Amino acid sequence: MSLKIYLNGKLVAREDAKVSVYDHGLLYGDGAFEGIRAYGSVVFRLAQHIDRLYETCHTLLINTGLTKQEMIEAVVATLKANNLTDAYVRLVVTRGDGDLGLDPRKCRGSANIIIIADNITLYPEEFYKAGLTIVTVPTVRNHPEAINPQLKSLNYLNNVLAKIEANNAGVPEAIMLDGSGYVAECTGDNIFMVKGGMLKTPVQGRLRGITRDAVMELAADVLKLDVQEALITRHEFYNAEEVFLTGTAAELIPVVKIDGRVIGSGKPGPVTLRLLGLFQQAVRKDGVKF
Ligand code: PXG
Repeated sequence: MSLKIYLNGKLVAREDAKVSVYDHGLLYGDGAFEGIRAYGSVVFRLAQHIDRLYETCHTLLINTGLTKQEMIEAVVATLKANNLTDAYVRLVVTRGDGDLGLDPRKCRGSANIIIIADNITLYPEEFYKAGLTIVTVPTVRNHPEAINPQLKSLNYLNNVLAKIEANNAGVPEAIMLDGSGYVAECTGDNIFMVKGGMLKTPVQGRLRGITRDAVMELAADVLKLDVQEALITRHEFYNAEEVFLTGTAAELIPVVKIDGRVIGSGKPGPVTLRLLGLFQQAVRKDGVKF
């Protein structure tokens, strides 16, 4: 049976899920998106994903035409229509159809809302066992007063350029610095370091990841770690006891080498593995059940 895609209030066959070539999401990257996961009929932190989506839309002055509750129901309806209990959900909002000018006022109709629920492609299992080798890439993360990294907008070229540099270096992820030279995040993941009972993660230049928030809470509440958001240099990451990345796709993934420097023991560390275990328990409880 063909996948059912949510498109503007209807569940349509994948072949019929089409938008106009005048869509401003296509022409200008003018829109917002979320990457969401469902685990065992629980959509992990769906309300938080919808809040973040609506914050992006608010700044972009895009009206989704749906209440947050209606958007949550649309995500659940899409999962149910596809009989998916464990899935990756891509929620896309574009400004809608306009003309060939970039002026958003030309998009007179409504926003296009697309929800795709599908199986997720994950990092290979050996990356979790052995840990990742990553590098810092030359492309600097967007300046917050240009395209704020807090916006999960359809314009992801900053990250795509960095990903190309990661590919060229033969590594699966890469560190991006902010405009001041501090570590910001990776191309599609947040970054953490563990040292002396402290868990630290960059305070600026990064997306406020939903996984990041959950991990910070688990570290503080369950492991009683001192959790800090700070300006962090590459030097500090090189000399950490443990480093790991977080994201909807990766969950928590250990990092064992950065720019040729071995991190800690060179193996996934105990705090990382403990937090991964706690996170994998939390995802089946903390969200919208369906
Ligand atoms: N930073 C950036 C730039 C991201 O795009 C994260 C951090 C992690 O945020 P969450 O909320 O997921 O913990 C992201 C998320 C993909 C894909 O297909 C990318 C993301 C999420 C899901 C899928 O590459 N990015």
